[in-house]
Amino acid sequence: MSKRKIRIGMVGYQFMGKAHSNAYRQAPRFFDMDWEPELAVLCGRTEGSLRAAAEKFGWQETETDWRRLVERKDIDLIDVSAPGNLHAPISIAAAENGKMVWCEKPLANTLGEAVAMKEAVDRAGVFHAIFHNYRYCPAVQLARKMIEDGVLGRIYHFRAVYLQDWIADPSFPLVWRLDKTIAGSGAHGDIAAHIIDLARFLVGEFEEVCGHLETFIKQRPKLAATDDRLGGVASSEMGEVTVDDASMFLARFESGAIGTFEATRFAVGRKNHNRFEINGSGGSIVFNLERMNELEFYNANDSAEHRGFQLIQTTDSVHPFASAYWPVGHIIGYEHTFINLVADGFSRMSRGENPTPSFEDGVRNQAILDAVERSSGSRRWEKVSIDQP
Ligand code: SOE
Repeated sequence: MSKRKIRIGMVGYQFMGKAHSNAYRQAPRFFDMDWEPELAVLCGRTEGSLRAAAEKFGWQETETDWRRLVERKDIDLIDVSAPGNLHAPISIAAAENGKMVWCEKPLANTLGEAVAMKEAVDRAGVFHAIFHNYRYCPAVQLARKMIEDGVLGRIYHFRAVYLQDWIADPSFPLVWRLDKTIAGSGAHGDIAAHIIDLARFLVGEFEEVCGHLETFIKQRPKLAATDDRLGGVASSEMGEVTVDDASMFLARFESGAIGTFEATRFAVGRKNHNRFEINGSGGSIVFNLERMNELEFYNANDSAEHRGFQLIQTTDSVHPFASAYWPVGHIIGYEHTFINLVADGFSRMSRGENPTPSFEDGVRNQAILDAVERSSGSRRWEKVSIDQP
């Protein structure tokens, strides 16, 4: 079958733009793909740094106006790696121009926006995907298979934390992720979104939640200049923090399982500590992103003398995605979660299937984020619903 080049236009070239560029370049080098990404046009506002990024990441051209980009006839797929307030306008315009749309998480800043985005891609009949990359850790894929195969039996608990500390210093400046008009929310939409998506991927849909959002530092120095990671240079003028620093909530799943979730940027000492534990009648599993090539497994059916948590190293060729890379024991990293996601999504699209996770997942995740925000205000349990209030 002849290979098809999928010409990509990507909006945004900071942290996620860097991760996506690498994944688009590397995926065809490790996976046999009938549809291959072509790094056609990189889009951003600042000409100089944009050109430097395009050169460094391997993009053919640059564009400073995303509205022109989405209208180009020579572009097949729009990648939205811009801040949250731009997810909806860019994705909807791209879909209306018949482009496939791959968007960073969370899908949008509000449930209303997320629903409008899903309606736009459905109306246009275009493929759509959301970059919940942690589903594509081989250990997470193994966890899903173990649950589907009934190894854990009836699931009682999903327990997750996503702990960072990059803004625990009060002198850290007001970057876009701390501005509600741009980011929509703080740790809640940024990292609780990930453990929500993992919970849905592994345990299923949410019934209701009860939560609390907290902002510890109410004022910070305004930003003087950004960098290509999470930070920037502080100015001497102070500004208001308009998002949460931490999000905590309880959940009840439609299956009857219950969950606890904690996402914070103030877990001093924790850098990107994304960890979940699932307890079922047949045993338990534990995943920790900082040890992402391993899955801890306790088999309740082992004999009493042998019972204990074992460590499965998910680098054997029998494990998902592992055979694309190195021999057993040669571990992979954070960037491979994006490579796996791209390879799987392009493979599905080449077979006429929509990638997973999709905008449908994005909307369902957004409905949970929304319900927790409502609960934090109402101080009571709130039902999860994708229907607009
Ligand atoms: C910052 O919290 C961040 O870059 C998130 O935006 C990403 O989604 C997460 O994977 C790593 O941390």
